[in-house]
Amino acid sequence: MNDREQAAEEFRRQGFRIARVAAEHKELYSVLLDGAVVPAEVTGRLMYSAEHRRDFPAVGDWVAVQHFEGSSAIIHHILPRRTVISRKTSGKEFDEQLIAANVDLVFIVQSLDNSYNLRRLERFLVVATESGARPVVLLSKADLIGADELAVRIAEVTAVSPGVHIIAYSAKTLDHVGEIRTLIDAETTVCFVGSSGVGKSTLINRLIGADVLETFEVREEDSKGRHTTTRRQLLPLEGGGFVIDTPGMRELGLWSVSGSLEEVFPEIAERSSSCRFTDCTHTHEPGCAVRAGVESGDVAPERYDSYLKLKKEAEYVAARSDIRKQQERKAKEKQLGRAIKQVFKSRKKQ
Ligand SMILES: Nc1nc2c(ncn2[C@@H]2O[C@H](COP(=O)(O)OP(=O)(O)OP(=O)(O)O)[C@@H](O)[C@H]2O)c(=O)[nH]1
Ligand SMILES: [Mg+2]
Ligand SMILES: [Zn+2]
Repeated sequence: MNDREQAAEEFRRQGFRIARVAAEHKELYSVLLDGAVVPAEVTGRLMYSAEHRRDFPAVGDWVAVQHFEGSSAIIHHILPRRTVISRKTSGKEFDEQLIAANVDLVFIVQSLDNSYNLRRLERFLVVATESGARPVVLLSKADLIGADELAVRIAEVTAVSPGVHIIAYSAKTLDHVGEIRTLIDAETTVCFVGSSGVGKSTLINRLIGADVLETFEVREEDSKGRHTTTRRQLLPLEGGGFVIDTPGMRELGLWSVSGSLEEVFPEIAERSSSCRFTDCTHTHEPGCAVRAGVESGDVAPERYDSYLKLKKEAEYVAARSDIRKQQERKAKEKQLGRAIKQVFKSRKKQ
């Protein structure tokens, strides 16, 4: 039995029911409970004890709820998560945003029209790998290009996605859609990510076999999507398995990164162990094996630039979240100090 099943059993013993978070709208949720979609709220206790975004339920979470017929379910506990897909919140605020929890496969969708972008793909691969789930690259709209161009594109994508399963498909002709379906068995949860207009919702509709999700044409001049999907949503598939649709992301800022850069850029990681300095930044140091690789043509310059950019971003986030942790610790100490003073004061009065 895994952690989650163990926790579920314990919560059931305490009289709770186990549900799965299907959608999130500010502080309101909807959960799947025995096949029905039920509105839900978190308990006040969970809300007030929460310190971080991670302490709140996310789409895909298994939760222990209380539910009385005709009212909202009350979420009391979040069951242990196996994986979490996170990014930095978009905009000025510096915080984590949970895209989804308990995902097994991340389907990174890129379309083979004008919005195709390998650098963006690398970024998605880092975020997906970091989550603990397995990334799969889906190249949509294969019907829009010829066989020769498709072969070139697949070779390019293969070069930036070492060891990753890649499937080119068409939701129009249904070419390779069956192959995608076979990746999702009864125990699997899949999260779709990718820019607006690449065809995430269209593919989910094909997998479900009905037009349950709204889709919309892309702009003709640049193949840009119109942000048709506006919220994350988990849907059960007939015959088992779950899919999570997400809105097209304008930006995908990295949150915590540990180890995934090395997995996504193995040719750079391998070389860096031969650099003269163990803390080599691969930018200006003498004896840098990574730069030597770029000069000899063994490391593609675009890959090198992309790696450095992502690494810098990851380091920035790590430094800022360290500062934030220190600030939070100090604030807590101050609060505690004040509370102790209060106790002494009231004792003196007595
Ligand atoms: N030719 C072709 N068009 C496709 C394919 N898949 C999706 N489309 C079209 O692409 C457009 C955008 O599809 P959506 O499914 O709405 O895209 P999305 O990724 O969900 O976009 P957002 O919800 O905005 O993030 C629609 O007009 C689809 O019909 C495909 O395989 N081939
Ligand atoms: Mg959509
Ligand atoms: Zn180096």
